[in-house]
Amino acid sequence: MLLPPIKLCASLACADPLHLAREIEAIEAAGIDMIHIDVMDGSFVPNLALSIDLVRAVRRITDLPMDAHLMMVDPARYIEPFAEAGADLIVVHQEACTHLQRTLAAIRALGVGAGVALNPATSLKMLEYVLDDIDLLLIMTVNPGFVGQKLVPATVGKIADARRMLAAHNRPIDIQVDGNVSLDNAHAMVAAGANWLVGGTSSIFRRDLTIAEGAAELRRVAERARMEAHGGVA
Ligand code: S6P
Ligand code: MG
Repeated sequence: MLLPPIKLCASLACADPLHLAREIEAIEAAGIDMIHIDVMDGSFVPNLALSIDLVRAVRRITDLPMDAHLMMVDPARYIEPFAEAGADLIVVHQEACTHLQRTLAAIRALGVGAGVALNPATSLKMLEYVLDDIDLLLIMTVNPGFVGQKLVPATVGKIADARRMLAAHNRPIDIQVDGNVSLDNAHAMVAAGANWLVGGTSSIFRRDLTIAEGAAELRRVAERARMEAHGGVA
C-alpha cells in the first residue's frame, strides 16, 4: 500500500487558550504541518468551540495551513466567511449536509480544499458519488464534540476500508484521522492507511511532554508505520 506523506495537524482546541500566540509559536518550532480548527455549534455536537474570528486572528500570526473542521448543522452557511478568514481547507460532516455535493463544490469554488468528515457510525458508502469532489477524507475515530475521548475501535478497520475504496477508484487522497490519535494508537491508524494525524491531548498537547516532544514522538511512530506499510522503504 502506497501512502501519501504524513502530516501532523495540531488541534488548537487542545492548546492553552490563555497563551495561544505562544502555543502557535511552539507548533511552528516543532515542525508541525498544519493547524486544525474545531468549530462546534452546540447543536450538531453537544459543545461549543472556536470561531471565524479565531481563524482570522491565527492567520495574522502564522503562515501554517489551517484546516477548519466544521461540526455544525448546515455548514454551507459559513464556508465563505471561513475561507475569507484564512482557512486553507474546509471539512464538512456528511451527516450535517442535505446537499453534500453542492456544498463541496461551493468550497472548491472559493479556492480552498474540500473535505468530508464521517462520524464513527457513518458508512463509507455515503461517499460513493462524491469521491471526485473531495480533496480529503476525515475519518472520525471518536464521536465528535469533545477532546480527550477514547478511540472507537471499529474505526481502525474503517480506515483500511476507506484506503481500499479510494485505491479501487484511483483516488489516492489524504485520509485524516481525528480523535484519540495517541502515541499508542497512531501506529495502527497509519498502518491502516491514514496519513494526516490530528494531535490533541493524547499526543501533541500532553501534560507530560512539551509540544515539540509530543510532535516528535507522534511523527516517529507515524513514519515508522508508514515505512512498514511500504515494505520497509521510506
Ligand atoms: C473532537 C475534535 C477533535 C479534538 C481532538 C482531540 O470533536 O474534532 O479535533 O480536538 O481529536 O484530540 P485528543 O487526543 O484529545 O482526542
Ligand atoms: Mg476535529
